[in-house]
Amino acid sequence: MKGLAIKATATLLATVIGAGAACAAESLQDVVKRRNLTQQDLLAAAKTYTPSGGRDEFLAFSSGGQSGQMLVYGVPSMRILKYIGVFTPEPWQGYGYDEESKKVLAGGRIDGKDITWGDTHHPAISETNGEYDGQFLFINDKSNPRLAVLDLRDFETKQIVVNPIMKSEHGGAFVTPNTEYVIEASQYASPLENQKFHPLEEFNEKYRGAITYWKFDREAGLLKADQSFSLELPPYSQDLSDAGKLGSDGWSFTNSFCTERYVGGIEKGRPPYEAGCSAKDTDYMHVINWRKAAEIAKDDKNVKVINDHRVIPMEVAIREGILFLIPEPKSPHGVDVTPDGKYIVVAGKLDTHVSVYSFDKIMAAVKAQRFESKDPYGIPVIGMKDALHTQVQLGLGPLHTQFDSKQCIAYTSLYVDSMVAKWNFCEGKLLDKLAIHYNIGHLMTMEGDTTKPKGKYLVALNKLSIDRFNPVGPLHPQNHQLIDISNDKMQLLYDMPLPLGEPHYVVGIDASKLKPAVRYKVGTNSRTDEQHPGKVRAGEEKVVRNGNKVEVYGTLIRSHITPETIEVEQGDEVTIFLTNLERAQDETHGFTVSTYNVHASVEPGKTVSVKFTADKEGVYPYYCTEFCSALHLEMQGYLLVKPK
Ligand code: CUK
Ligand code: CUA
Repeated sequence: MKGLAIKATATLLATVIGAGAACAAESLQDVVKRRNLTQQDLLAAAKTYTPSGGRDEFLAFSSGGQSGQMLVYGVPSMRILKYIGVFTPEPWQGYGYDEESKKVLAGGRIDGKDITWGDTHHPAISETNGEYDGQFLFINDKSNPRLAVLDLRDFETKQIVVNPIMKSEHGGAFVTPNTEYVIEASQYASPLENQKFHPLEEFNEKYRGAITYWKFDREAGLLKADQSFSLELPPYSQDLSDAGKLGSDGWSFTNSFCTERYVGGIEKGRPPYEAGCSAKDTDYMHVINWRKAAEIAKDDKNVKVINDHRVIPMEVAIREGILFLIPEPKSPHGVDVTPDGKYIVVAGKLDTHVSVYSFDKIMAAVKAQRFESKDPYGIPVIGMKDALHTQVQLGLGPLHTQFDSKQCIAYTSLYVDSMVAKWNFCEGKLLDKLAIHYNIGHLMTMEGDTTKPKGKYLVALNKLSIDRFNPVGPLHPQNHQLIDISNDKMQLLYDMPLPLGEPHYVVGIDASKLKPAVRYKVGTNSRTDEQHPGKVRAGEEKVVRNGNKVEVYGTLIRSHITPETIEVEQGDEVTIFLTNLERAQDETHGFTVSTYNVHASVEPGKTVSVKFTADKEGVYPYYCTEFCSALHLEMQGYLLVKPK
């Protein structure tokens, strides 16, 4: 018997070793052959593969498009690290399911309505001296004109504000070089009083565009409505913006389309929008002296107060010389100031050229009062030829431009061609083109919209993925393609499906600039950064009853929820405050009560609360929703709701 057992073991061992040896013997060549890889593939893999436990050099903050969220991924690995709830509830973080985050979302209520989604377009990282400082992130909602502030110490949304005079916006969020202001430009003109009705026949007189400069208080980490102001603009569809930098600091630039001021109405026998908005050859770039505007806006004489918000009327802006227009190629998308602050790059979707405007030439025209005309509202128009540095033919459907660490090098997306063009904006020369897959919108280079771009990588944000991934039904993911830009020729490295929405824009930051916290100071309300009145220490847990209001002051620590039972009466309003007493990294506990639609994510040190009316008698288990220890399942309790 014994001999047999030994023999069997030996055979088994031989098999295991044999199989192991065969496995170890699989060479790189074998894998290359088996997976049908090319030399280029191997190079791309080597450039993107991040060994287990390795970190990325850059972090990208992507708009989540229609999801109303943000997502964070690493570059060059393209690994998704986090979703962040912004305009939309996000259950993992308890966002919209605990009381503290509900207050943040309530800042985005419009006319008393909860708006539980957002059409996010352009994230912006806070800047100091024109460089990313890694402190805050701003993101806009195009559909319901709102801006949100995220704190990059904990990657949480802290504030949502509603634009007081707009009904839609697209030209946000863009920051001035020291984050003095966050720019938000309207998209579709509407009456600024926006509670009032005006028929489309009054479009030219009563409908207006606007650009809002939201004052950012860095100390408080909040946008300050009472120190913010707007400029009234003609009813053109204002579009993207960018702030001047270095020599052009103090100025900002905003595109527009449909300066025809066309309004549709097929039932009235008029051509459709896209035809009516393409009658002219050019639209207008708006050139605004925001620094002087900020001064002017402080004086009551210079502003109209609309919905408690200070608005500089067009006639004041014209009189004070802070608003100018320059013709730009039809239906432009991006307006991007070069890292040296000297040029403004505009790409018109219906023109094959990019147009490079010279800030010095614009200032010379302004100084000499050299204008070619006025628009219908009396705004001085600088001649296009007087302001142009150069125009470069790149291809079909140019949209957005980003910059390299190498001098004068820019990259522009070509939507119709499905290509990225590399070109020199100083000399006006096309250098290289690369096919992408497919229909690129924005593109992003590392810190590529700052005064000191980092170069190295470019991400193409492609609208269509068509055949690039395994099919998952008629709604396809978008495709973010990583491109190596460190050499003369661009090299495509990697396709990443973006499964959350249409992420119009992404910003990439050197990861070493971010210093996220590991834990909160015990008892912190993470949404306000203040000590939470609901915090308790171990042993201080209590239940306080006041009439039909029951307040539970509880704690969480492996593997225990205190208190273990909560007894209330039917109809009681129950608030449960929870403090996570852990100090260890990544020891988050979650909390939910059956059927009451509450959830909290309680990271180490955080205090949160959930609130509900116990309107139905019964027995409701509550438990920790994060697998936090071997006794995680035992981290539970009962809410006992006694009948009245
Ligand atoms: S946008 Cu979508 S591709 Cu909103 Cu900046 Cu250009
Ligand atoms: Cu705490 Cu599971």
